Amino acid sequence: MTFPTKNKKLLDWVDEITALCEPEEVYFCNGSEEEFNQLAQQLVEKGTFKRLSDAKRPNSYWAHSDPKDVARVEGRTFICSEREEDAGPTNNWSDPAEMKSTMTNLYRGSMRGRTMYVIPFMMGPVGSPFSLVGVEITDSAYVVCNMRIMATMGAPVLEALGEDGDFVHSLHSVGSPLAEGQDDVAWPCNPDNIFISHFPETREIWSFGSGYGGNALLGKKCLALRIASVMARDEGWLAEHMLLLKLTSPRGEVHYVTGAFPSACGKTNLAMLVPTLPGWKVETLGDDICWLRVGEDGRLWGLNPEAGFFGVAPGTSYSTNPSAMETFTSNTIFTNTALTADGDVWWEGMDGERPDNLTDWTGKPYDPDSGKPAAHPNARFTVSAAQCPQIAAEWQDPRGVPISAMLFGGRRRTLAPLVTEAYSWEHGVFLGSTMASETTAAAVGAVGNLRRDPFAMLPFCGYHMADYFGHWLKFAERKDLKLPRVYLVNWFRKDENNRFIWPGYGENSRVLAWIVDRLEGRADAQETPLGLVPKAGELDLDGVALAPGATKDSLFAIDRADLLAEVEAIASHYAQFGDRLPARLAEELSALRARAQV
Ligand code: SAT
Ligand code: MN
Repeated sequence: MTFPTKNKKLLDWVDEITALCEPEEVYFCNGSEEEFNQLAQQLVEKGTFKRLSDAKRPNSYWAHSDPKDVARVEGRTFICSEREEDAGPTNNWSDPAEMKSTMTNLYRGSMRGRTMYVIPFMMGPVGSPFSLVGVEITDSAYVVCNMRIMATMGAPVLEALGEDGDFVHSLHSVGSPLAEGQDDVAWPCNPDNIFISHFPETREIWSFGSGYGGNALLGKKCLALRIASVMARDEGWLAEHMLLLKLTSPRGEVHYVTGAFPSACGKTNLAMLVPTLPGWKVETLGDDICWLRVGEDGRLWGLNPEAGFFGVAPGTSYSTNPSAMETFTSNTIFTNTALTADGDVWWEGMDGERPDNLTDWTGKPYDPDSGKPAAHPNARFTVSAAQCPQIAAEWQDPRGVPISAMLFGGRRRTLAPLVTEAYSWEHGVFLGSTMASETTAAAVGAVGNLRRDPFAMLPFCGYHMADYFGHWLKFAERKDLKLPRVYLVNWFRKDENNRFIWPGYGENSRVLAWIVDRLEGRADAQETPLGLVPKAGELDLDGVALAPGATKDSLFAIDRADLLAEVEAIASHYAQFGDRLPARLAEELSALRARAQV
């Protein structure tokens, strides 16, 4: 077989993996539309894809996974650094040699009866000095189709790779070989043997057993966050779990804002916000990942390395996120949503009545009396970012865009006010390092438990979390930098009746407007133990529908007992890092304790 590259490292690696995994054939992807259509057609024939009605949703497909393979599996995600202490207390660690030996045994013959696809891909725009090249080898055509939407594939990538360029070796197998004559299933996987392993020193990713999302689309969390965060540490930049948006005020001021929120906490909705405040405009640059580098002007410049959105479907509607609804009207892959009788998709929270005769996400007729949702809570759409009606013109600018403000947030019923401004960059790092959020369906496990999720990077930081905090703090030592201001936001406070106090979605533009007023020096703030909050009258709440009986105070009041409990909770969160915790953060905690006790 001849391959369209002379890159020796790639050719050798393909040979090595072919010998190990013993696929029936090897196919080198070119990333063309024709190739996508052919693979999609094969997936339709196999029963993995169902083509949706061309009248309803042209060129779109529906897939449903094995019920045991529906989300990222954090318990099976490993950082295999040479030294255990470099993975830190928040990651699963395994000795790299041992992991490689275990996984080599799993990979042996794992692609029998299947096609092995070689996908050269690029994270980041073509021509950007910041873009990273990877090659994913996979035995899943579903993965190839998704990767084509989420990353750049094809000739420009091979050109960037050249004859001796390096790339992140990203190996993936669903771990379900086929014996001679054995029929395939619609969603092959091996849920009892899942491993999502990262080798930070050698910049390698080995994934086995799962075909879903971040477990299998290796350019996303594995490369653009876990491996990239290690590169960023070594090279002085940041690889973050952040959305990226452009905000234009009625006066024409432009600010680029990033936001770090855990999975399924509304990043896509915020990135595509349609402001309720007249005259404000939000444009989208990214909804999940942002790479930040210091520019020549001393500002941080942000870039979304992804080409598409892999967003949570349930809850998305014309009232919560009209732009998303318009983004996936065509050319979209839906996974684990429900299917309508007339060949369209449906999920809980979509506009209008629930249609009759649904097929649920497991592929069975939906029984509304079952008490179960028709769509899986982590059902997803995969769609090209270019289809977003409010995508910013500069979203693929190879230099990125200069960042004015960073938001950190999560789901918190209590304590965290609607918005707080950090006192300084270091205080911002403190806020990021102590972020907490209630768990969601984006990862396997219980939902709704409060857990510390520093910088929303708990599942995605490729090295010791305390060193990561230290890396963030280092930016403050560089006096030549003009760093963004940092804000903690919380759209999810609840009242005593368990109702959300803040309406969220488009109304979040009010918070963004206050932030711009702060950046432009127009708005006053008031000190609280947690940070600066809007002074009376400075946050425009005119006409906003809060929960019945709620006032501004319900959004900002800090309960003293809750605050004192929070100080202790942070202290025990920090305790896991021992003396690797940067001294500055211990000082920030003491300062908070002192403010809380006044
Ligand atoms: O990691 S996924 O890409 O499956 C989705 C997420 O958790 O943000
Ligand atoms: Mn995410």
